[in-house]
Amino acid sequence: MYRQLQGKLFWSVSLLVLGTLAVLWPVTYAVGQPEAIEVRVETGSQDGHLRFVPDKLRFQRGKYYKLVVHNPSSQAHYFTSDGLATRVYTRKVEFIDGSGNTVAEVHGDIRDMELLPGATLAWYFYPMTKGKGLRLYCHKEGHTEAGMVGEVEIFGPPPFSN
Ligand SMILES: [Cu+2]
Repeated sequence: MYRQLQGKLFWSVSLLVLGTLAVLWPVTYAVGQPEAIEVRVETGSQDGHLRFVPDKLRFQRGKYYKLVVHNPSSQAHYFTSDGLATRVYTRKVEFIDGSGNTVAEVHGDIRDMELLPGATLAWYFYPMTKGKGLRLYCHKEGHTEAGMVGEVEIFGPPPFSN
């Protein structure tokens, strides 16, 4: 009787442990490999317009983003937003070549980036602080004046809180 009970208990505990592992496995995996929300923006256009496309960017606090910045135009442009740069936690910036392969990664805070014609960067970050009407601009001579400006918004409740 006692032995039978012990056997039952063993199987109950085993099933509980296996069940818990089965439930936790995808969670553990998701934490190790966060899925980034991809947002794309272009600096300038192929036909030479001095603008950001789109010129309004919105990010939610605490989400994980991959901001792909691409320059399709025939001249260099800056992607500059002090307001965005100071409100995010940067994981890395990837340099992507013409075939779509990552050729370099830079880790640490990013304040400003210049993209040569055809260049593509992927900026991975977590927005941390709220902000509205944050200025985005290209500071190549004459570009801001020509309308190469945009706006960034960071919205949502504080990250990592319940
Ligand atoms: Cu520009």
